Amino acid sequence: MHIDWTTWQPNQRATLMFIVDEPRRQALLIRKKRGLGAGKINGPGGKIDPGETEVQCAVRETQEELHVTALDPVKHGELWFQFTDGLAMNVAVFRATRWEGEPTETPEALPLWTALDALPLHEMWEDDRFWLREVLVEKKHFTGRFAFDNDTMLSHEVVWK
Ligand code: 6OG
Repeated sequence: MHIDWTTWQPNQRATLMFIVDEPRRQALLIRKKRGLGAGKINGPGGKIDPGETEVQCAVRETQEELHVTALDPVKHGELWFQFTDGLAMNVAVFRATRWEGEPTETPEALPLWTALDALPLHEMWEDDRFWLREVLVEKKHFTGRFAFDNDTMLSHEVVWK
């Protein structure tokens, strides 16, 4: 599959939130129970509602999935996903180092505090190995463009800012 990323347009917009406990060197991940990527480990997040900003979505989804409120989230990048079935998703990636509330299991997600030195990349979407550690540990900013056939990554390119 060839993708012309210069003219690519998303048909769905979503977000991901990564809360990092810097003193403990841990990230707050989830085992996702439903939706796209159910069964995988990821950050909390989901689709942007009409009238909502990216950051509002990332905060709301984290509240809904974990009962945690991220404070002062910073956008670190964008993921562009083209799936062979036609789904073209733009995902805004946020990082936060302060939060309120205790991570709680919900019908959508099981919270997982994970050491930054042992990110469970083998249980995450394949693209994450190209950017997650750099964003969480090195605080880098990026755009990543990936083609997928269901769970299988077909191509990848990451531009660091
Ligand atoms: P809901 O179905 O939960 O929104 N997502 C991905 N995240 C990563 N790291 N890699 C992918 O590779 C992903 N595809 C989707 C974005 C979908 C949620 O899943 C994330 C959203 O947080 C293809 O409403």
